[in-house]
Amino acid sequence: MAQAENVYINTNEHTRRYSETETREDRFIKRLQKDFPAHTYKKSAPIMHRIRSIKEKEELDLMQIACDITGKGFKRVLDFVKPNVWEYEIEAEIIHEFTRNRSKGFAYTPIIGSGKNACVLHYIENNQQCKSGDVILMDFAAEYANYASDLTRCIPVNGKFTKRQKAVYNSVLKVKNASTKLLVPGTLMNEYHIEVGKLMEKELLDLKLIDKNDIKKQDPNWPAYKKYFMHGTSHFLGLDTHDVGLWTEPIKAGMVFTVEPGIYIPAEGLGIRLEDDVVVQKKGAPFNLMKNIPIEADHIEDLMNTKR
Ligand SMILES: [Mn+2]
Repeated sequence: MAQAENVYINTNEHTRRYSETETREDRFIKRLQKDFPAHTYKKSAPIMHRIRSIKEKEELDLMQIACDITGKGFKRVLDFVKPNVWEYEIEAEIIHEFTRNRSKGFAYTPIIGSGKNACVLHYIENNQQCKSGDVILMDFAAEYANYASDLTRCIPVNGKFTKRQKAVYNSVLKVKNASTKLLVPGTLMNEYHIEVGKLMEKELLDLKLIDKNDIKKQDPNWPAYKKYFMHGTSHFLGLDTHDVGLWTEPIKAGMVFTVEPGIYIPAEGLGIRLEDDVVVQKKGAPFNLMKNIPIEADHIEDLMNTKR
């Protein structure tokens, strides 16, 4: 310390930070500044955010394992779900599969919401019975070697989507696939979110959830599509599920994002969100770490109706 001019301290600058109590880090910083009052104090956060947002190969390998374990959990669920299972029973199947594959557990509190519960964005009660005819929205993923993955899939309780459910499902999938292609080096995240909004607007028109008039009279700060899709499409992923990153700089190769559009229709007791994790490439479309996890509606129906 006698020879150092600058001291970099680890303040928590995560946009979602929340702690009612003083952390150990907070106490350490106080002690440091009391014992060495003449040093210059700087923050490590901007440096760490930069380092953490671009993944090394070793990190991507671990994130791929996390995603693969998540996929195993999903396949187990496809075999398990039938009418009248309870949401917490599905949660139990998933943690069983995660633990036996050496995951430390859920990367975040899982959401298992059937029917109208799927429209409650942060539904974590997971305490209702899944009824035939409903769709279950499941947002769950494994953590592995301190790295998070982040998945959302929606499946029909009885193994078969209705025509309407499938139409909404395919709209969300279309938006997800088109959005993913926009994640190339140079993209600005705020412009990306505007483009995704346009993609979603078209789907909602086709589904007759909004009409031309709704768009004509919309509030530019809260466009018409937000009535059915009210959250962001992508966030950084890494050591945290909602990881730190440089939100206002053009994105770069090696960054990992979720892509997770959704359509929520409380009046129909239906909420669909589909989410994969992708790595931005130097050239071309991003690499999908979850490309092996079933997502096509027909494929999911097939798997649910195949006895193994
Ligand atoms: Mn997510």
